[in-house]
Amino acid sequence: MNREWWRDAIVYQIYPRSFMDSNGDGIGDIPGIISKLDYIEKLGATCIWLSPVYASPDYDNGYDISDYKAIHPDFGTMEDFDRLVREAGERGIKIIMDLVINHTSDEHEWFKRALAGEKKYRDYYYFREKRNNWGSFFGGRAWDKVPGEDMYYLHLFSKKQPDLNWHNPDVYNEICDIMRFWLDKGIAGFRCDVINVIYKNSLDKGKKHIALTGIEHYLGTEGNHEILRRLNKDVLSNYDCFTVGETVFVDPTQANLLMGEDRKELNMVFGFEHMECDCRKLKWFKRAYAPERLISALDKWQRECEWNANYLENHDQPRSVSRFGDEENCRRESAQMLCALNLCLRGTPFIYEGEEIGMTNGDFKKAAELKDVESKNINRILRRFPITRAKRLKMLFRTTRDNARTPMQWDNTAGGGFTEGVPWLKLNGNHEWVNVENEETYPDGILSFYRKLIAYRKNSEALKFGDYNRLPSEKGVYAFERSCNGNKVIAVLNMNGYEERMPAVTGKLVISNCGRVLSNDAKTVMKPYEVMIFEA
Ligand code: TEU
Ligand code: CA
Repeated sequence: MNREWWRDAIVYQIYPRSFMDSNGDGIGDIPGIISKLDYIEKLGATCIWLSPVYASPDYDNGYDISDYKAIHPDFGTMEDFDRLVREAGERGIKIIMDLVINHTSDEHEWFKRALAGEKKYRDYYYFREKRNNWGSFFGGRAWDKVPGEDMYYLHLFSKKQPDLNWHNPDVYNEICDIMRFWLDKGIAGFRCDVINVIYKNSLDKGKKHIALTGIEHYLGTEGNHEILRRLNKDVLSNYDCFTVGETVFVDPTQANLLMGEDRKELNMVFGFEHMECDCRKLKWFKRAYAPERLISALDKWQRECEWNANYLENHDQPRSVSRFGDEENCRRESAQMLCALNLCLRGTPFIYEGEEIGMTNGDFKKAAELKDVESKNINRILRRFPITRAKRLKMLFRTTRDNARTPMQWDNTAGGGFTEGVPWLKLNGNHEWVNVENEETYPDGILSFYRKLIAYRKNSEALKFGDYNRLPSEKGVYAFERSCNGNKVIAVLNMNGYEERMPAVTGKLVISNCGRVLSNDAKTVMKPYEVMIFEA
């Protein structure tokens, strides 16, 4: 395996709308991000993944792009963007951007010209007289009627996100051009949105599927692999950059086809299997969280994939401390345990804004407080079912992507230090005590733990590149060793909310989160969410 720079990068994901507002309009922006670069540098991140900042009507918060080469005025100007790349670079921080090429916005010029009847642009999308039975990722059907015509168009996501036709060479060339545009500006790669569904084999009728009827016609098709190889050869291979694919519904075998070093498609992928440890396939079908299920999903990917893009949070998922920890009784300990989990596994770690201070799920009270298009769709669908309002809201609040999108909590002032105005999405009331300023005052706090472990990792060959090997332990305790050229690090994590027996490991304790004396004393019982990291 080559030791490219991105393998030992520490990636910090920024959701620009919610990170830092510089002008009081309640929306985070690029000057806001620039003002926090020192914070990101101090954390130890070496790369920022910037969620979309392109021009967009924001029906899906920027994942519906109306101009791929323009910065959304809410976020600033192209000069601001160039300054961000430059000022981040001066701090040794690279920037990767979101590449959303399964679909555009319906307000993109291509789609508008298609609707106006221009044949060339008609072929950029899928227009059909008859719709098939495919379902949309956001609930409901994947086809909507073209206004004023007896025609339908395909959209796997919202109706404002028509799917691009990847059979059309013009689409391919347009996207190559867009990628070069940003790479030439000095960005270091792309996070590729739903990249394993872009190429549709056919528009034939789909087999019945609980939510995604039709998926067999577009998931991980050979044509999709071929496009990725071509993009790699024609564009990416000419730059010092990397790609991480957001790849829905893949198992390690399929993941390896997308990121195998010899395949020359993507560099790494985000798997979803570990995100299914508290639901059945889809988040709507809840089941109780069991640490053991999270461990076995992670262990499987660690064993079966040469490299992993490790993450526990992003802008689509609930907050990990609310989900896998105990935000009420052990917020600090469980957030630190999750930090160690993310940073000690083999792969490139991705940290989502606010994760490093243990931010929790939103404290929503009314459906009207939610802004996410997916939640609005689901709310509409749920209203048709005979369930109580309380039940409907409970389900909405548990699943809404807005849980991760509440404004970053910098301090305890009215706007959380995020804005001087009214935030676009309700700020969590717990910003009074869960905030960066407060964390800065605790040497044993969550943020300090992140900084400490990131710094430790940077100096550890074993954590950066070492092999992974799971060690025997009690249920819900995850113990594994990472070794490289005789250096060995052992991580022992009690992921249970109760005490559990310590596995037998030998080594020098170097990092812990529950006040252990850093020595080699006999340790028999682990406290809830206790972390111990040893050198052997
Ligand atoms: O997400 C794709 C995706 O699979 C999710 O939308 C998933 O279906 C959903 O989170 C389940 O709750 C990517 C982006 O991360 C997401 O923000 C976009 O909305 C979506 O693509 C469309 O571009
Ligand atoms: Ca702003």
